[in-house]
Amino acid sequence: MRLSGIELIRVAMPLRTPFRTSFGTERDRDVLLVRAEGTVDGSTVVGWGECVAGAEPRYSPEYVDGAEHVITHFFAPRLFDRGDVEAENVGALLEVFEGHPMAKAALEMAVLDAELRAAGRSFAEYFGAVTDRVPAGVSVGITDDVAELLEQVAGYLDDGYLRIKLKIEPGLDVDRVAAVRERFGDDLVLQVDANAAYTLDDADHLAELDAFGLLLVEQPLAAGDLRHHSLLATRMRTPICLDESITSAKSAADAIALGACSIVNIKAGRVGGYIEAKRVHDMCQVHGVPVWCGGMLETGLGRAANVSLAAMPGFTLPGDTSASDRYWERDLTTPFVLDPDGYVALPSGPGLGVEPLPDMLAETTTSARWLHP
Ligand code: SMG
Ligand code: MG
Repeated sequence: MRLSGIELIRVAMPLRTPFRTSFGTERDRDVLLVRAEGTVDGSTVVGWGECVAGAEPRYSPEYVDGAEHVITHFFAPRLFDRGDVEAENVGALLEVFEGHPMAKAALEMAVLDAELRAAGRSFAEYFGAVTDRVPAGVSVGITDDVAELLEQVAGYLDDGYLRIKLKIEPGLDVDRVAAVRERFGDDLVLQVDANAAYTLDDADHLAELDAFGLLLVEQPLAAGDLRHHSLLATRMRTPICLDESITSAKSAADAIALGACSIVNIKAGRVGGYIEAKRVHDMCQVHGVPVWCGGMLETGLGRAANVSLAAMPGFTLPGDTSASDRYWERDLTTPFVLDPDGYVALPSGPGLGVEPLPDMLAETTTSARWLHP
């Protein structure tokens, strides 16, 4: 497409319930949206991207003000200089700049959406989706006490979610898992996510989780510490899944080769875009490593892309691709709903298949500015 402008829109989206992880509590999402405008063969096209960076650099070094800054001052000018851009070369064009995968991913997503809308193709078609709906899991934040945790899990199981992920941190881990397992039985598909809160010194303690038949333990140790993850893998039976550590298809290949993980969580923002996310999937599939789609508390825009990605054949485990009402009173787009049997349907229609509802966009926008060539 020939880019004529990029609008950076910030929206304030209050979460229905605060979401506590080992690195902090999120109450509202301050989301950066990217609206790319331009022409394809003379016709005007528009595409939407969503940046998953949080308000603070806690999950990763990126944060939303930084993402807006780096797009404004470095990434957008480079794309404008190029004039004609294709989604499949946005990543390469921006490679001269170090880091900022979430900011890069948002731009690439907007260009990809515009191109696919112009071509009348959906994200799902682009990814080579093999299904029109995906099994949904739900990520349950750390609660103040066990009673509240059991109540939340019971509510999500009533809704129909097929898999529960518990956030854990030192001191709020084995006992919490034990309580959930005892209350809901051995058939509950259960996994945990530590968001890098432990060290290898905790290996014996983490191995106590082996008693509970977990599907996986996600990111127990620091993001950069593949070596200790591979040592931890020899000291516990529960499969290790990596999230924060996986920043590209190359890093996923390294982690697999080192024995640091046997399952991979794929998040487009963390790896620099949906095109690299697809490469992570393809690489894992070659190695017989199961993958699943992570979540970053996305609005309907990011969710549309995530569920489409999750329809690729290697996504054999339920993702953190929950329905809109898990997060929002009202989503930015037409809502994603959970089928009674625990699946979320892919959007149909060109590109993402959804766009911001004008009244919701007007209601939630806190700032908007245009960048032009
Ligand atoms: O989108 O349902 C969601 C959240 C899933 O737990 C989730 N994400 O480490 O996997 C993870 C976390 C990161 C985001 S916490 C703000
Ligand atoms: Mg995680």
